Amino acid sequence: MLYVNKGIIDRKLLEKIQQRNMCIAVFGSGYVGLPTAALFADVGFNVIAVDIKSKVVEALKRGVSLINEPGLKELVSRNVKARRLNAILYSAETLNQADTAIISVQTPIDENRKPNLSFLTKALENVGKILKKRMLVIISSTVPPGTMQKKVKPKLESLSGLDADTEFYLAYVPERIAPGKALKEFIESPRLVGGIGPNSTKIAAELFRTVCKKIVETDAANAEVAKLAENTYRDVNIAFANQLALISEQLGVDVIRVIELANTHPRVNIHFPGPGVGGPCLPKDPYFLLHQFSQTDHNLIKMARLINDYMHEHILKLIVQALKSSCRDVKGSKVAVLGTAYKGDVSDSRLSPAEPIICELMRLGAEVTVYDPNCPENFGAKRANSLNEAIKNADCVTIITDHTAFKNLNLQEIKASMNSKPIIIDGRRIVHPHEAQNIGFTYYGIGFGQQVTRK
Ligand code: SAJ
Repeated sequence: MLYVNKGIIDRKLLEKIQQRNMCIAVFGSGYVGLPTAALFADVGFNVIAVDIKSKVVEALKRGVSLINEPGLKELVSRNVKARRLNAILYSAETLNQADTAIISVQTPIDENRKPNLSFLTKALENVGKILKKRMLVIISSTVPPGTMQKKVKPKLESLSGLDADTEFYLAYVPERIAPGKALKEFIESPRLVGGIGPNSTKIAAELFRTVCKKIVETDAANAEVAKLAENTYRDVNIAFANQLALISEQLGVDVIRVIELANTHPRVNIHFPGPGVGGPCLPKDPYFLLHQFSQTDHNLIKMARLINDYMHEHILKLIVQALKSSCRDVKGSKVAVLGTAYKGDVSDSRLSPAEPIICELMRLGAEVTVYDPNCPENFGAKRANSLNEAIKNADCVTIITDHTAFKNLNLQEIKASMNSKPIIIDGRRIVHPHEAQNIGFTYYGIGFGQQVTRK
């Protein structure tokens, strides 16, 4: 999109940014909002973290982060102590001093896989009440294409009576931080800054340059689609790996070796198969990208979602098949599930593949015990406090999350604790299949064809 530069760059505002003489209100103190607030405070801005949950605000006031993210606790505590970071429940009076508003609230999908923008709408209404001339508004929440132009801009303009890009500044600056590496990635990953017009891009880029090492300037419409494209690319790539895993099982080859071999090609980078794709972003963002179109026109993206969701069912099939092969029924079998977090080394269980797998196992009458050293979630199953407790007298151990703690399991000890004819279902391929088989396990792994010749 080409812009006609209507305005003159607001030099005073640029100076305020350079001198850190600015109050930033960050709406939403979650996985993205809190790192955002703490990092801007850490470079010297006066930051107010705004949330609708009093528990979150009270903890932050005491300098405590309820988000479990490496380095975040120290960062929050240091900046609260230095009085650069404050927290409040929303109140227009307190926020009148804000020169910048960053919105980082959740934008989930509903049961029909349609975007639920209610939290964003509420935050926009609140920002609308404090919007004044020369203020900068940043949207960091993931949004469907066209949201900035069709929803955010008109809403803020009508609430304030001001024009975007000339009287106030508005930009879409999507986040790219993965839980577990949030602070590092916030600073180091190139940051897309897409203004609603050229003035907004320049001002927002200047602000993010104070924290991020590399800024890529664009416009809001392109930034919206690029954000969704990144996560959709990853989802489609993982679906391809999962499809290859299913093919490899049929062909009697090992998908891990197949991917290793294919990835030696300089232009190939196949991702890793697993028990399904979880987390707050990948299972949702492809639907944001597709939602205004007839989905039959975009089969690849939709098919990828369906394949990734099918992997839960496939893991269940492997469990049932393995139990059957040792003359047992799921009903009454003891299944230990290792991992409820959606991916390795995080405590986050949002949309974790563990949930449908555990729920279905329980529905089929299995006695399920879960163990996760990082994540408190148990999805209704019995929770063990240690690996030993989880596997004691189990018939089958199912690995769902690739936590480092599960990567060097002592298979001899595990076998000794389990019932006779022990089974391992390896949803993450972190156990060596032949080692497990040699010790006496029935081993089924994602993408491990059972006719694979033993090395
Ligand atoms: N997964 C696989 N195979 C792989 C890689 C991942 O099965 O090869 C699974 C994981 O186990 C997990 C899911 O995919 O269940 C998602 O994990 P992830 O590490 O791919 O992504 P997230 O959801 O933690 O973070 C993603 C990141 N996006 C990209 O890497 C393109 C992150 O940079 C974004 O900021 C984040 O989404 C977001 O908030 O949008």
